[in-house]
Amino acid sequence: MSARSRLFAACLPLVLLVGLATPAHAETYERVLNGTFATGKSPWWSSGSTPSAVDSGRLCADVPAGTVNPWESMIGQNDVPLEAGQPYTLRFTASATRPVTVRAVVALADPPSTGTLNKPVPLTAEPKAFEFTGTSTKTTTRGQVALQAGGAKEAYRLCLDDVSLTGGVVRPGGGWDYGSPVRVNQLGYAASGDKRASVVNAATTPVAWQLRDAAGAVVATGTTTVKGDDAMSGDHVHIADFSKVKTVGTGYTLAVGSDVSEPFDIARSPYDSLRRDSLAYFYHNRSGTPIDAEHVGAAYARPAGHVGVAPNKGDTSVPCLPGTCDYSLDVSGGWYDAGDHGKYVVNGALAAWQLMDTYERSLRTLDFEGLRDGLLAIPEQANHVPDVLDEARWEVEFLLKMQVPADKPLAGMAHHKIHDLAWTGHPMLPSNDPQPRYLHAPSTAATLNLAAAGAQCARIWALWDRAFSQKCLAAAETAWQAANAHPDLYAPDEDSVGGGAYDDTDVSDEFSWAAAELYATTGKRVYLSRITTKLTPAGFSWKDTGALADLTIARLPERFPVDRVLPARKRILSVADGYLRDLRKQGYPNPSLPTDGAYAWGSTSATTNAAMVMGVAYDLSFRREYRDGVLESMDYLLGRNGLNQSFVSGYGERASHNQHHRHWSHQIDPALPSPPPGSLAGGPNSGLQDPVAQQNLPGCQPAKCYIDDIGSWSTNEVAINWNSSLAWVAAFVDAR
Ligand code: 9MR
Repeated sequence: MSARSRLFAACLPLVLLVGLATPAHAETYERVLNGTFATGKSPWWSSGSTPSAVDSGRLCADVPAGTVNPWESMIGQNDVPLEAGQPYTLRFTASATRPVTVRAVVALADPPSTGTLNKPVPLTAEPKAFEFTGTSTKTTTRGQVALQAGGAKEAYRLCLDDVSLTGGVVRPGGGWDYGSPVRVNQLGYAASGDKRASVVNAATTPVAWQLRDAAGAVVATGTTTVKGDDAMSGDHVHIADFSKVKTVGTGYTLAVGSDVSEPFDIARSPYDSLRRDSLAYFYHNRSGTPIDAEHVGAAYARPAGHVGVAPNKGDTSVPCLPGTCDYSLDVSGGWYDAGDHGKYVVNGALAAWQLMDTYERSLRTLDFEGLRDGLLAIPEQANHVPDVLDEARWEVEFLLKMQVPADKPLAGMAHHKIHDLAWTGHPMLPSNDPQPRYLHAPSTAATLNLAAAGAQCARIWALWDRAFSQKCLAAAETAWQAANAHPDLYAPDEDSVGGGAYDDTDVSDEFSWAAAELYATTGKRVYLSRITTKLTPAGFSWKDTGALADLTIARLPERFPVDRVLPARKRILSVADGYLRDLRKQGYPNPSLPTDGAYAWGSTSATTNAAMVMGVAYDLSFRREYRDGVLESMDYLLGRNGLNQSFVSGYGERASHNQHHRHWSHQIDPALPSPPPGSLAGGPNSGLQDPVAQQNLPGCQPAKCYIDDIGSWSTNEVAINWNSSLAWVAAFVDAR
C-alpha cells in the first residue's frame, strides 16, 4: 500500500462520513492534470503502438490497424486519485478521422484493473463532447483515465481535448494524516547525545511530557518549551528535551497527553548498521556486474545490467549520440545514478568523491571501522583494501572510461553522460532494459569533476595500488588541461529525454574544486591560483561544487599554504555555526533552511551535506555542539519532521519504502523488492515536478511536499549523490 492508500484506509470512517453527508457531485474536485493540453502533452501518454502529440491544442494519436484488444492502443493519464464509493463524472471532446467506436475507461492502472466506468464512445470527424458517470469501488492513488482504441480494422487519427474527471471528497493536496504529533528519531538516540522530540501542539504554554520504557513505565517527565509557528512545515511546535536520560533500552515512547510517539531506542551505537547499509546502496546499484545473492540476499540478486546480453544493447560499446562524435566507447561498469539507468559523470564524480572523503576522514581521525576490509558485503570484501575504497573505485573506473581518447576530437574531455534513448517504464531490471544507449557530448563540468575525483583517487590509491593511482593522476591532469582548452562546453538543460540533464552553465566552481584537489595531490603551484571559491551557507550540490574546495583544504591542511588553511577553517566553523542556528530556531531540526523558503529537489541531501559541514567543523574544533548538530540532523531525517517520516528505508516505523527506482518496485509488482535498508529518499521538494506530487500535494507547506509513492520522482527518488552524503554522515555519527 502506498502511504496515501494507507492514509485513506486509516481515515476511511472519516471519508465515508463526509461521503454520506455530501450529496453526489457536490464536490467538483478536478482529478486530471492538464486536461486542456495547455501545457503540452505531459502527463498524458499513449501506447507504444500509438504515437501521439499535441496538435492545435488537442492531443492527437495515430491509431494503428491490426491490434485486437481495446487496451492495445490507448491514450491516457495515470496516477489519478480515486475514492471508494464516490461518484465520478468524466467529460471530454473527441473526434476520429474514420467513424469508429472507442471506449472511455476510468480504472486502476495496474491489475486487477478494477473499473469505475467503461463506456462505448462513437466518434466521427466532427469533434463531439461526451459525459459519463461511474462510482469507484477502490481507494487508490493509481487510477487511470484512458481512451482505448485497440481493435481498429484500419488506421486513423484520434484527437482528444478538454478532458475532465470530477468527483471525490478529499481535496486535492488534502486528506493527509501524519500520525502522532509527537515526533522522534524513530531509529533511536545516542545514549551520550542530546535527545529531543518535536511536538505539534496548539498550546501557547508548555505542556507535560512523559518518557516511557518498553513496558510502559514512566522513566522521566518534564515540560516542553514552546517553539511556536514553524515556517517550513506550518506546524505549531513544542520541543521536549529528555537528554538527561542515558539508560540504554529499546521500545521507549514519548507521550504528551494521549499522544504517543513512534517507539525508539536509546543506544550506545545507534548508527552501526546504517553506516554499512548506506554504503551497501552502491553495490546494489552497480552496473555491468551480477549482483550476487551471497552479498545482498536472494530478493535483491539480479543479473548483470548493460553488459551486451539481449535485450540490453550493452555499455561495452556505446556510440555517440548522432551528430556529436563518430566513435564508440566501452563505458561499462559504474553505478546507476538513481531510479533510472543513466550514468552521469558530474554526479558520479561527486558521489565517488564523498565516499573517498569518508575514507580520508577515517584515516585521519583513526576511525578504524571506516578503514575495514570486510565492512561491506561486496565481492572485494577480503582483498586487503578498505571496502569503502573498493566501492568508490567501481565508479572511478567508469569515470575514467568516459574520457575522450587521445586520438579523438576534444581529447581528454569527459563525456557528460550515457543513458537510454527514451525513458523506460517500471518495473525494469537493468538487464531487461531494451533501449539504445548513447554517449552525450563532452562537457567542461564533467571534465572538471573527473579531474577532481581523479586527483583525489591518485592521492588515496598511492598507498594501495600505485598503477591505479598513476592512471587516475594522468586522467585528472589531462582532464584539467582539456577543460582549460574548452572552458565553456555546457551541458544543455533540454537534453533530458531518457536521462537527466545535469545541466550547468557556470563552471567556475568546478574549476576551483578541481584545482583544489589537483593542488592537494600534486603540490603544483599552477593549481593554487585557480582555487577561487569559498564555502558559503548555500553549501554544495552536484551543480555547485565551489564549497568543496574549502573541504579539501580542511581535509589536507599540511598540503596547503597557511594563508589558505586558516580562512578555509574559519569559513567552515562560521557556516557550521549558521547551520546550527538554523537547526535550533526551527521546530524540526533541519540544518538546511533555504533562503527562498522552498525546498529543492533532493532536499534531504541538502540536510546531509549541511550535516557533513558540521561534521568537518567538529573535526577542526572538537566542539561538542557540532557533533550534537549532526546527530540532531539525523533526528530530522529519521522522523522528527513535519511528516513524521523517516526518509531512510528500513530505519523507523514510518520509513520511506516506495522510493522511485526501476526495480525496487514492490509497490507496483509484489514479486520485486522494496528499496533495501539505508536508501535515502530525495524528500520534500516544493517544485512538485511529477504528476503524483501534483495530484496529491498541491498547496503543500515546503516541509510537507513529499509522498512515499514510486511515481513521485521529484520527491521520492534515490540517487548516488544523496546516499554518498548519507553514508558520510552515518560514518561520522557512528565513529567514536
Ligand atoms: O538531483 C537532480 C536535481 O538537482 C535536479 O533538479 C533534477 C532535475 O534536473 O535532477 C536531479 O537528478 C536526477 C537526474 O537528472 C536523473 N537521475 C535521477 C536524478 C535524481 O532525481
